[in-house]
Amino acid sequence: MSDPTDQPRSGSADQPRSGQIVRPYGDTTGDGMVQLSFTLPIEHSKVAEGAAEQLANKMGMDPALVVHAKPMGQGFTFFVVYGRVSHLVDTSKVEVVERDFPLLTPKEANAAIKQSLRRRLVVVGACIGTDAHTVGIDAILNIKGFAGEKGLEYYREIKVVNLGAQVSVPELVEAARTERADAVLVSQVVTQRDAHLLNTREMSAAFREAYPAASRPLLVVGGPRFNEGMAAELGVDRVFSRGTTPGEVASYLVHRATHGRDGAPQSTSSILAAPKEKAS
Ligand code: B12
Repeated sequence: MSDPTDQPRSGSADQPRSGQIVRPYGDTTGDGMVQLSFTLPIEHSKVAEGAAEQLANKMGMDPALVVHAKPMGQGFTFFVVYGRVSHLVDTSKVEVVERDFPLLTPKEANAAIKQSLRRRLVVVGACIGTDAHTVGIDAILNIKGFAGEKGLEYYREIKVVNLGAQVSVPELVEAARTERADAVLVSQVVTQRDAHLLNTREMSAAFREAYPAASRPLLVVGGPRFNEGMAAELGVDRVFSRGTTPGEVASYLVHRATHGRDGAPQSTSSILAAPKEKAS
């Protein structure tokens, strides 16, 4: 749940990171050269290019060279700037969410669900809000899958209910109740005005309202611009970002179905370690 102790930890105990100081590589090792792209609300002109250079200078690029400038409709210009930064990166201070569950084959996942739940694991998926980008959630759920891996529909012990695009939060909660979902998988691709964050918070709040804590379905959100470290802040159990494969998601769901919050193996008929009951 949103309990911070339940979230994936930064770094990994079995993979200690040795500290290394690195700087960007452009033409030669350690030359500090980077490339940056952005749009300014200015008509393309010499002044616009100078403005782009000034912005890059203020961001720490020195020298900064405008290598591409293209008008983007009326009153806007897109820039690519190439230049040197003096910043160093200390890899021992990098914080990431490491995978903290084993990767299973579909056969292993099916066997674990059968043994632990003694029934099929029910997954309800959707793109919520006005988001119509279904390719990501379909990549995870549809049998055809993604990156050479079959989607969750391929797993005999997983029942998939894919609600598609532009599903409202009340519709999602209702479907989760009707299907007696163990896990709710939500996709958010559009990030304009932080829509992905606002929609996710609205969704997690609605599930907390609709379900007793112990029987709430597992809430999983995914999309290319999520920060995987934001699960607790968003009130969900797990965040998956770009490049996620169906096998990773299936393995996570199985791990949660077969382990308690403390990570200890459990044998129970519910994914959240509580008796399966219909929400009131
Ligand atoms: C295809 C596409 C469309 C198609 C969508 C068709 C469909 N049925 O999905 C159409 C043409 C409809 C479309 C429309 C729009 N689009 Co569009 N679209 C794209 C595009 C080109 C590809 C997205 C995609 O399919 N990626 C492939 C999938 C496999 O990757 P993914 O979504 O990241 O999913 C992976 C992971 O993120 C993760 N994942 C995703 N969801 C989930 C969920 C769970 C539970 C889990 C575990 C994992 C997971 O797993 C997936 C596999 O690894 C992107 C640009 C790009 N190159 O990414 C723009 C893009 C997403 N679109 C964009 C925009 C702005 C729009 C429009 C607003 C344009 C307009 N003005 O009309 C509309 C919005 C429509 C709407 N109401 O949502 C912007 C979004 C910008 C932003 N900051 O929000 C982008 C980034 C383009 C851009 N650079 O401007 N779009």
